[in-house]
Amino acid sequence: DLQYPERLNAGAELIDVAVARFGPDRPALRTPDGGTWSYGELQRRANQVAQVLIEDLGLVPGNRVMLRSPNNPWTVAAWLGILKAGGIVVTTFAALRARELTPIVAKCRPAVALVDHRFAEGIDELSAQAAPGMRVVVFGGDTQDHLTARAATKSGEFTAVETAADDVALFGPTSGSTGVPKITTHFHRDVLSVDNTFGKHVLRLQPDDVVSCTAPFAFTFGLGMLVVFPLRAGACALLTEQATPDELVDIVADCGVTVLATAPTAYKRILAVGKADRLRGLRSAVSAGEHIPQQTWEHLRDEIGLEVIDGIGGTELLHIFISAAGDDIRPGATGRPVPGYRAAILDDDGNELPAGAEGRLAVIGPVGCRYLDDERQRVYVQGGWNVTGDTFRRDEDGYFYYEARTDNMIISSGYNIGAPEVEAAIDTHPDVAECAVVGRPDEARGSVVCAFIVLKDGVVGDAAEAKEIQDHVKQQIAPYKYPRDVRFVDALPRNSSGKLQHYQLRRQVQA
Ligand code: 3SK
Repeated sequence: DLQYPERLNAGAELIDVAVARFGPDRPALRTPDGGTWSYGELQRRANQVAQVLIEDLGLVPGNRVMLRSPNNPWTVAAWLGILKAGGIVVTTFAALRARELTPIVAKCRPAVALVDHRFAEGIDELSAQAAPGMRVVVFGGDTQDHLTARAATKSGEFTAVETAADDVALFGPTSGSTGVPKITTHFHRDVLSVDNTFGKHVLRLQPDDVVSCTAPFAFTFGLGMLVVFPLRAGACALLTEQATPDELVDIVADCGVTVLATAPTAYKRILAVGKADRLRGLRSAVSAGEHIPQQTWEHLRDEIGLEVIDGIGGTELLHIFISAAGDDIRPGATGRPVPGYRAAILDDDGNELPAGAEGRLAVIGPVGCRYLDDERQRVYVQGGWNVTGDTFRRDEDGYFYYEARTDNMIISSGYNIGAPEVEAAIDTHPDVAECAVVGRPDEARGSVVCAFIVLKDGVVGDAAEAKEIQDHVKQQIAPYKYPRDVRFVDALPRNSSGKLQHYQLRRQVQA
């Protein structure tokens, strides 16, 4: 049912309704160290955070609150508390560096930032530069915990602020293919829509499910899998701040996880190290973030006896819009539009193409793409269609097949990395004359970031120089974006008017 009442608060719908429906004692959140928060405890903490925001920090409805912390129970409580207080959650990857956060903060202008103590370095400078007056509350750790200590002084009861179903609840920054972040905006009803579409029709969690997902909440894949879907189903989320694929399989087996959601890279790694049998206790497995090769999908089916639910989604539409589960799965296809969505293949002029033709994937559904104050809205939303950066084809039966990325976004291990932002970071190294970055196909990671670099005269392009540039990039931007493949060249390919020809480099790395 995609009709929502005029007044709707997603925070209350998620936690208050869950407590009323499933009772306060069910486990809501678990951590691999054995920690458990019940539904009642999560509700209490969220209520306390809401009161800290309103009473101590002066939050008024519509204010934005930046949340910068990894996947743990307090982050979930803060996320729900912000919504219940009528605030807008600005989710950011904890790993982002100052140069990536500054434009996000400048555009979102948060009134408050809730920051995990491990990611608090430089936060005051950031505030001074990009959001003067932003109140920063550091939390976690023994000595710096100004959120949970304040929360402990508040009552566990709080009635959510009345918000409209189409008040904005969430800002989701995306790095964008040009390297300039775009801020997607989502309403309170959108948060429920993702459950009423993918959650209810494809994923179908049960109250006794234990869900694990490696994606951080700032990647809305993780937010849906670990917060929205479990709370709507009365299920439990197992939260890991960070887990390598090798650790993940042990967590899945040892903690009784029944539903796993991760990117193909993790599944490939699990298969490569011969640990897939540790996933045999799963009831369901989901793959998203990048295309899963058919060979990997079949390998998993043979090893764990499960047909993985593939899906494509986007921060723009909050979650997965094409997918298939159970008997609906057609090997090799990503799936069909999730009930509630329509999808089409468009040519360059925006005309719908027939079955079999390759073109730009476009989607319409209950959650729409709305960028905050951004001209690029015109490019990505045309005639009501949300136009993605992916090339797909559709068969006669309405199944969609991934072909390639259309833009210069590199999807590596499920992370979206804009080539221009890596180029900009490399360019700041004093030895670099110029550079160009492309995605190089990679068996394990889908793609890896590959940098072609022209060095300044007299600088020797050896392994030590490559390492130095890689380390430099990791200081400038989130480390997962660094170029794993560095190639020193004498010149970059350009056309007669001097325009850089990335396609030539892409062709070179295909070989
Ligand atoms: O990348 C995806 O496929 C995705 C899936 C779910 C939610 C968000 C995204 C970007």
